Amino acid sequence: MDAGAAPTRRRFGGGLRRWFDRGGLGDADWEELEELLIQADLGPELSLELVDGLREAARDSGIKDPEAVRALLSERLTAELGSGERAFAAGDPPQVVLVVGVNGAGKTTSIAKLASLLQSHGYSVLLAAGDTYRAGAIDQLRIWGDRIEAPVVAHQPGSDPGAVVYDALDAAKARGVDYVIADTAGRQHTNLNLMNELAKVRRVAERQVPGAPHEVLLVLDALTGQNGLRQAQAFRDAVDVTGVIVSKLDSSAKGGVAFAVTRALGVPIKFVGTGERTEDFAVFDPQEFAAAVLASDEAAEPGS
Ligand SMILES: Nc1nc2c(ncn2[C@@H]2O[C@H](COP(=O)(O)OP(=O)(O)O)[C@@H](O)[C@H]2O)c(=O)[nH]1
Ligand SMILES: [Mg+2]
Repeated sequence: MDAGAAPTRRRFGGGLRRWFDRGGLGDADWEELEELLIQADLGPELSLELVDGLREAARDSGIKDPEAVRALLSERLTAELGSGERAFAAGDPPQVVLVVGVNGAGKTTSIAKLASLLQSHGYSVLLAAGDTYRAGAIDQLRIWGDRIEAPVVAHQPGSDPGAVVYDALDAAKARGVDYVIADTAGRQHTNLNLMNELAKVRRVAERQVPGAPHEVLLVLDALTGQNGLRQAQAFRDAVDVTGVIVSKLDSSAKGGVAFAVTRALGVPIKFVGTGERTEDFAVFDPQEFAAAVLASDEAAEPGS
């Protein structure tokens, strides 16, 4: 996670470091801090709220040195990301996980990474090729399945994704598989048909396994910045998203959107993707993330 947050830190942290180093805390300084937070993609509303809060706290406790604001900001950013239970829900098998998001967000890659993480904790995983829209998507999931040695249930391209999920859950129940992770077609959040189809896949899972889907994870490309918010809201409305995977944190300076998304959706970020390999994936830790974003480059990247 620390390495993954590096681009965000460089952009976010560079300006902030200069801000922490300045001589005083006048009106213009606070305004600049607000601007820095907006540039880091925290969104105008949250940025304003943070700065107002920090300003008040600094005044109340007689803080005159911007460096002393760093700890306060870190604390507030952490709180903003929530500190609830992050562990992956466990229960009677099969636990059913739907993975949703727009095309190219990183769904299929994240599924392989998540499956691999679960396997490393001793769980068995079955993958469902619910993205039947493109032939390539089914092949891609099969290749990942081979690589991580997880069975894949797939139908023909163009077939009903509900039927794929139905068969996958059937197979999982018969084999006593712990987790079923279902891929879904990349949906533009403005495409109503596809959103309805997603809701239907959800209902298929609900009918077949009690409590399913246990997780609906939205994959959000960190590169989308604030645009990701509108996508996220549309998915939440269609399928009751329970958690977010922020992908491509390694290649984006817009990790700040993590804060805005948590606030807009009211659901936690559960995992982050930090590269293209299966091991480039981590359970999201709010405190670590806030600290990594704010840390100075020298402190956070020893030897680099
Ligand atoms: N650098 C980087 N690339 C990623 C990450 N996750 C996915 N990708 C790449 O993003 C592209 C789209 O990913 P894919 O899983 O096919 O997206 P999908 O269309 O949502 O299923 C692929 O080239 C992936 O290798 C990540 O965390 N970091
Ligand atoms: Mg895909």
